[in-house]
Amino acid sequence: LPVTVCWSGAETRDTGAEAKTVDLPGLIPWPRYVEWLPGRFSLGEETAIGPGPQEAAHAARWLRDGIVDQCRGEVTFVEPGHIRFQHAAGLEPASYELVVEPDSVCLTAADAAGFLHAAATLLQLLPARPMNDRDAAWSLPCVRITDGPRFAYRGLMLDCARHFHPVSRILRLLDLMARLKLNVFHWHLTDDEGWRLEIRAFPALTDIGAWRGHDERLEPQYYSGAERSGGFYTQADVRRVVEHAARLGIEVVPEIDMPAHSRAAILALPELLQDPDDRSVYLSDQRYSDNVLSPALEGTYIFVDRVMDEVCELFPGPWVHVGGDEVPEGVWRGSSRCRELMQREGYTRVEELTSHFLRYVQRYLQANGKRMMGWEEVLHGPDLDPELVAFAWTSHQAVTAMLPRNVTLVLQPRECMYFDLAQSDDFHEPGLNWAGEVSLAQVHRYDPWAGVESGSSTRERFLGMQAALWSELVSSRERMDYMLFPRLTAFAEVAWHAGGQPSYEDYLERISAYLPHLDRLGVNYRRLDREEVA
Ligand code: TNX
Repeated sequence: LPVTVCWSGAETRDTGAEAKTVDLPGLIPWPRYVEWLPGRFSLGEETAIGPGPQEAAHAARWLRDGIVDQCRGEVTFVEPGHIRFQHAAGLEPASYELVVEPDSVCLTAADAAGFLHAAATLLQLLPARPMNDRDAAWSLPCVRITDGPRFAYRGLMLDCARHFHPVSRILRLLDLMARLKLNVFHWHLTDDEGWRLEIRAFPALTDIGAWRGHDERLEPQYYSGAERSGGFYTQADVRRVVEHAARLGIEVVPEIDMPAHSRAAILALPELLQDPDDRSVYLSDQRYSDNVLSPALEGTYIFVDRVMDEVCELFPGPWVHVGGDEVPEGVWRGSSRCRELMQREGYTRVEELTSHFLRYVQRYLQANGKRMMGWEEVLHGPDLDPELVAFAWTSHQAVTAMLPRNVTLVLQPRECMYFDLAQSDDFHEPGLNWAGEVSLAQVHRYDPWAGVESGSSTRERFLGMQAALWSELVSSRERMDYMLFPRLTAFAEVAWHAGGQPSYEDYLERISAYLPHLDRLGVNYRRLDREEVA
């Protein structure tokens, strides 16, 4: 589709040469190679976006919408374009070249992801603030950029179980992610406090498990007897999210957290999931005493099969995350069924039951063409199939401790990537602080290669990095924005930038120029501290 960008106010057009120099563009993440060129490209009434190859279709539309939104222009489609998309089979996946010259803009890539990333960069080159006076027209600095990702997996996890986040909030978040070249949305859909995914085989999961305030047993620590609250995603909602994400080049990874963190499911389906003879005494880290599926119940496997059938069908991507974290000490010890199972299998330690269960889930997923992901605890027991992807979350030390294990890794160390933790030690600063604070500087200064031999083949097993927003204290869009931004921009830079890591001081200069973009987009980000203002 050829696109013409028409500018509503002709008098705001600029002729190029005398265009006012705008602020240093807030380019985040910083591209691998940037060469500023003389002159500017002016967007005017006649500017057209050319048709481009098939792979660029989503990027062209996204760019057009972004330009319209940002510059308050009007857009129609015409050929040939001053802004052109060009296919180049030789470029690496997700990489791109962007060349802005006084009379043309060219975005070159080999695939849809590369075109989207090029468009994201172009949107950041545009002035962030609406400019309507004559000498501040819409123009871009001329530049030649060659860019490509450091890691293939650049994720954000959003916990939608502790608090429910409506679909509209997620769609908006996906757009903000794409602008930062993040490409995986890890959707934490189930936990003790809520089951958020419609499963046709078990309507009780959402009829009962998606609501809080109605049952003291589900949430003893939150129960107030107040009106119920919560919500869930219908399968139509899920398809909408997955399609929207796909248009933005974002893969959606569903997480069904098992065998622990399952209080909502057990409460909804006690006849299937509750072991009536289990006398085990335990308390989970979040203080639940009945939140673990039993590996010795037939119902558990019926549950896994039916839930995963629907999950695999709903989510077309290659991965399914199954949690596997925080199985509490003391679990299964008081269950005669579990003891029998251990005897039958020759297990000597209760922990082996977790691997027993996860091996089953992994095989089931593999038979459905999916690759299993899990939190770092999945490495505590006997080996699972090395196809496994394990997420290091407790610390960077956990990352290096995992290196001898032959599995693929995603890094999400809590001291840098837990965005539910407070951003400063100020008494009034919102957020959890059970693992300290996570300041903007800590995020940006994180070095994924610390303690990892350079050039070693282990580096190839680093699939990527992920930021995490747990939602115990996050129940509104405003709070979500506040916890994510600007930390997510620093995260994106570390996960994407493939050259030497830019300095924090350099990042601070650019973030000052980027924040007006967030203002325009209505993001309620945390203001910079005095010492952070460049
Ligand atoms: C740890 S990371 C958890 C979550 C909590 C979070 C709070 C992980 C696998 N488990 O269940 O929400 O800390 O910061």
